[in-house]
Amino acid sequence: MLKPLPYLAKENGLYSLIVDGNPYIALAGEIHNSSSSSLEYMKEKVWPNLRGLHLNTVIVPVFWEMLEFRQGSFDFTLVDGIIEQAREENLRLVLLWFGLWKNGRSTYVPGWVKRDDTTYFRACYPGPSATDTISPLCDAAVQADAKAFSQLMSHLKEVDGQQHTVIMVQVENEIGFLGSDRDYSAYANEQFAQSVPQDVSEAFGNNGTWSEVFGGDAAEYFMAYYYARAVEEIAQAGTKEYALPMFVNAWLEQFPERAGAYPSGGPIAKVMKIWKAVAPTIALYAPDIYLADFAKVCEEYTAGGDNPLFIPEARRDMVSATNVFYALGKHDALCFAPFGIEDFLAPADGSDTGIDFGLMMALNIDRSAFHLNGTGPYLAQSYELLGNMLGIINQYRGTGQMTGFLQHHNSGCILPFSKYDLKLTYKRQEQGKPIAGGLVIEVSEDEFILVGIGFSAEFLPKRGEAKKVGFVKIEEGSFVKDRWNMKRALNGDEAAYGISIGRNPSALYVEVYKYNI
Ligand code: N0T
Repeated sequence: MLKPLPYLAKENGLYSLIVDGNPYIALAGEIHNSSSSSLEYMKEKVWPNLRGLHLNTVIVPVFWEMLEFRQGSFDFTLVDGIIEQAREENLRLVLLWFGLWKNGRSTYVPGWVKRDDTTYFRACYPGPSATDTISPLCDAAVQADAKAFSQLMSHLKEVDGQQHTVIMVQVENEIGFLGSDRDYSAYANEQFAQSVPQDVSEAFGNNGTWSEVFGGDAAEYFMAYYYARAVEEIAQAGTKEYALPMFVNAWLEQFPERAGAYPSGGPIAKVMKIWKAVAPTIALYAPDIYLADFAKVCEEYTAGGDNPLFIPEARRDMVSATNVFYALGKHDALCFAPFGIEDFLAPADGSDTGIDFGLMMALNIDRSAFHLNGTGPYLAQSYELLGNMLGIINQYRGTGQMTGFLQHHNSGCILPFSKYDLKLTYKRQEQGKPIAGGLVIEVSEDEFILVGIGFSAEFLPKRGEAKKVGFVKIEEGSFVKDRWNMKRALNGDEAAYGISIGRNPSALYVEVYKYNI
């Protein structure tokens, strides 16, 4: 029987990624940009280092320049090899299409595109002076990319249409124009002076020139429109061949928060509306979260309830071991993936490879997001814990009985449940240790699962209730394939002062009761 393709479902306001009939949550990692340019390298330096991490999914780039080295002839050796290797490792894949744009630039286009800057014209800085970013206003370039992408998708259908090792595809990477708020080529200037296209004026209920409709953000919206239009054409061409869910990721606004300091026109939350109007083929918009305020980004990307949380890139430092609990528990995330994942359990000399710190300095980027400093073993424990309870998590997604919490500049929080309020107090942040955070499930009115890192928990009666709360049982343990497995029953000294979870990712199953004062 033909299995349906992976797809994004929305039921009662809850998004799920359905893979082979079941909801799928990707505990993932994204590999470095250049690793998948060689199957040998993947074999030696990537897959072996992923084995201890308890991933179920790997996010891997594929490159236009290698796929269509000569115009019109396509080479799928790499793609096929990666799929085969992933199958051997029992891992699913999310592929990244490094086509016309990658981190704002056009470095991955084939040589025949780079050399022909008449046909494939560049976006310009004011002057105008040319850049190495192909203009999103260049139809010929978009058509060429779309053609290559459709070949990729039709090939995926052929080799993977049954097995679904590849579950999703990201179109381009961190799209947008870097270094300026918009393209200042003569052609772009002309278009910028025009009235906004009809689909835009309809979506925003306003017409006039870009500046009239969007004021100070006009340049950014203008770029967003053309990038979204390009992506829609590319994604549509691919979808026609093989309709895997496709998404677009964003390099977020960072200091000083001016379009161009981050890629202008990419799908940051602010301009997501124009992307949605212009690129309906795109299933979701995904934040690459390197910023310190993880919770804030999660909120921004899910606000309004019409975009599921999918994090294809996350920070490499210790916070990631905790952030994953929060993303799944609080925001029903479909994917969590730290960047450069093959470093996390690599022998000591392998850390921080391939990261361009020079560029980051130039762009004022906080480099702490990229330092590993021992994150690997903690992340592996988080993933092992969560990976063994994905069935449980799926069962509670969207029920209102599951939530998450995360330490930021706060010392604790109170989570309300049906019969109790749960007071969580975070352990003080310690250098080199994960921050506090976790996921809580209300299994029944009196039973709770707590998983996470670095907190103590106290159950309180509801406000104004003349009752006290006691424990019937406190079990320490973990899930094994979605079944609770008790390791110790905590009582006596271990629970005399309430319950807590230390610096290692752990799980508790507790039952509480109320008694009269
Ligand atoms: C990411 C990665 C890779 C704290 C950086 C991040 C990947 C690309 N770009 O190593 O190049 O291919 O998607 C941009 C940095 C954002 C800074 C956020 C401030």
